[in-house]
Amino acid sequence: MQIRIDEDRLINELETLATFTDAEPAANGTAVTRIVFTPHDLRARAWLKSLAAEAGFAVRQDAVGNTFIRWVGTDPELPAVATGSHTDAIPHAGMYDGTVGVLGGLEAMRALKRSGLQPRRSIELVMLTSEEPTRFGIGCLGSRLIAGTLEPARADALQDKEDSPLSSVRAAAGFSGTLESVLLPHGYYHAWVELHIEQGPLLEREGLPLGIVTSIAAPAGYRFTITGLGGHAGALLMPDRKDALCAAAELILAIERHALATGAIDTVATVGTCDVHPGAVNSVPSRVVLQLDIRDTDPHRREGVMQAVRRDCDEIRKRRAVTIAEELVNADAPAQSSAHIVETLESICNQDNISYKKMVSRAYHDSLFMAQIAPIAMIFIPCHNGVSHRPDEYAAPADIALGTRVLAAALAKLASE
Ligand code: HGY
Ligand code: MN
Ligand code: MN
Repeated sequence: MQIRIDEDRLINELETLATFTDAEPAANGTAVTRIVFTPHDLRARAWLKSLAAEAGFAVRQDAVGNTFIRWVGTDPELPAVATGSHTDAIPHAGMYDGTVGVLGGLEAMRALKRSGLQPRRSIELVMLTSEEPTRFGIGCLGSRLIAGTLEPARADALQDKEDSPLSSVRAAAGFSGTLESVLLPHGYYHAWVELHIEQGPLLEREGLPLGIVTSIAAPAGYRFTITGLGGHAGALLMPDRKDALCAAAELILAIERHALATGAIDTVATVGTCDVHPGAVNSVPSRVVLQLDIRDTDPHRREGVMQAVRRDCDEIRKRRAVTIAEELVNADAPAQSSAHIVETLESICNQDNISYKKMVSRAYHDSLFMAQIAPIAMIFIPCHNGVSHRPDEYAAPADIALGTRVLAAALAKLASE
């Protein structure tokens, strides 16, 4: 079977999708901001559904907006083979993160249809809601709810910066029904394969066009609220201060120190946001809220870092007479790829003389949660200088097309099983 990817059309569609954005144009690259359930996100969703209908595939959406685009197989009762990713984008991001997996998946299905294939198992593309944590503070909302790893009531109560709960935001976006109905049973899919940019430099550095992901690191998120005593920046004397931002600064450095101290390259920790109250130059900060993103391929090592950080919190609390409250947002397990799907991808690459490497994904993806209901694997393609979550994120058309072709071949093979 000859699989021909329409590279020009695929790149053109990626560029069209990038126009659904709230970002100011960037000096270099294509800036994209597409926050879940904002008008541009809804326009992008409607546009994707029109492409799917044009291709003759069936489309359904669930109560949180996960969008399922199905090519019904000759044996429709069998668990389908699935692919997918996300189209939401963090503020001022790039145009390839997630979208390559969604539009690449669509083009893979169209290319297989053009080749005359009649798949035994149905093949399904899933556009998953809110992979990014930007609006509701936790990533992979749609895939967590599919996998049943996020309590529906907790999810619906998650609030955005305007204190609007997910329940009302999704209803206003046209998604009703209970979040319990989003859950899919274990075994719902025969296999899940996600195509994504690497979001790291290794493939480009080694001159490889493709990566096969063997495991996905385990992310955890925590919120720390540090409360001291505010006051006048001039009149409140230094010995009388309980400066919440100084305490937060010590905590941030302690987090970095303990992450480095594991000596493992797979331990990473970032305090990505720091909200200071009242946030006036001549007012001593009384309260600071930090959000911590900490990941590791080994969840025990990740927990060890948190234990060490908690010991430092105790010391900072006492010495600075502040309170430090820790709130768990999420603490997820790592995911291992299915050996069978990895072997399937390897045999496709070997057959077509495509050089590749097997590798860990340090970014998390919806596959981390789809792994709870199906055997998974991921295909990585290079991104220039490993840059991602920035407007200068870039993946070459040839790499996008090659990754899409390997994805198509894998879907065809898995759907014939
Ligand atoms: O943060 C991540 O790993 C993903 O890109 N949301
Ligand atoms: Mn991302
Ligand atoms: Mn992504």
